[in-house]
Amino acid sequence: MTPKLFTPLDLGDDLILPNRVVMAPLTRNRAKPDGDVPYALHAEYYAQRASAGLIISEGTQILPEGKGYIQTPGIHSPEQVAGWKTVTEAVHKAGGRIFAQLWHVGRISHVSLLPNGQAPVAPSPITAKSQTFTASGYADVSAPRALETKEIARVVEDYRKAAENARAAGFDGVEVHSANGYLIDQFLRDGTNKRTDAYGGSVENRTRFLAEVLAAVTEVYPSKRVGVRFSPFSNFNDIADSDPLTTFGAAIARANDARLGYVHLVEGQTGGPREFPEGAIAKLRAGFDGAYMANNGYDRERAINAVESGEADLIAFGKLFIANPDLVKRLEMKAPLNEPDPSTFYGGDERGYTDYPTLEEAWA
Ligand code: 8OZ
Repeated sequence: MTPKLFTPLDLGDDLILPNRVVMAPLTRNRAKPDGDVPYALHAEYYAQRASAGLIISEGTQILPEGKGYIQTPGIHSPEQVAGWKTVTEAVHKAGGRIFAQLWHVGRISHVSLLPNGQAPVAPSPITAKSQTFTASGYADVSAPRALETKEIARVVEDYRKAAENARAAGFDGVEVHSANGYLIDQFLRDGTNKRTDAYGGSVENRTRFLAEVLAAVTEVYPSKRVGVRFSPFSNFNDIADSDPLTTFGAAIARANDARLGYVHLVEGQTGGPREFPEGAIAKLRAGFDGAYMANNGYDRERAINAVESGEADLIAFGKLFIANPDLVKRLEMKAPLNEPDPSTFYGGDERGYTDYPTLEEAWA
């Protein structure tokens, strides 16, 4: 019998995913340096992976202030929207579906990456013990300034505009990046959110910014075409919370109230061990009525079992999708996989990007 992993999932709002193998959002730092624009190389890369049940784009900054690394593509300028349009058209032509991941890095940035050398923004003026990649290589992130209360509505508006741009660019939906220590995650967790206004303190207050962003984005896209990604037990980018189960239980309740299509969790440490308190992921998952997308270190067997048992509805693969454009077919056939080359993950050209062979090419 065909494992459920390779069977369709109806996400709602006329969006049927032909299988449950998802291409995870993957930062690759290959946008045109002038204007952070995606182009034909990106169209080729994503179209090669169109047999995924769903592709989630690399994080794409919603405005210049939300950029945190060199050569990440944005979704705020007409040139970027035009570039993304070539990507979505290529994916659709190849039979695929693609969501844009809407990203604001908050405090994980460097003055050299920001307009007029301005400081990054954050819920509170606490500098992360973290690094980013700039034109001169790795650098410690810069000291952020706290967003003023009256500014927050403007940032929510920036998310709405980005969703409108995603729609104009032909994306089938969007994923709100609320993971890995970036802006929304900084609001959620009490280690980075020391605010005393309506956006800080109680769990209700710390999840308010998230709720406002989800409300704005679901006014642009039907709610089932919106997903959200969290990393409740990850400390990546120097982030921590005193009670992740309560905080992320509340965040997931916000996603549920917004009737999103899916919740996507990084299970454990981002890009690291699958470490979380026993039963914690299942508990969080139980708070969401829509589809559950699981991520982190899944291989074929774990993915098949998780979907078969009902633990997860969708599995997002990162590194395996970098190295295997035809990952779905390879998993279905239990075929050997190409090995990803970490030296070409971030930055560079077509090498390690669009030149991984399919099975057919490897056998030719
Ligand atoms: C790796 C390098 C730079 C950014 C994330 C967007 O962790 C990222 C990212 C990953 O979500």
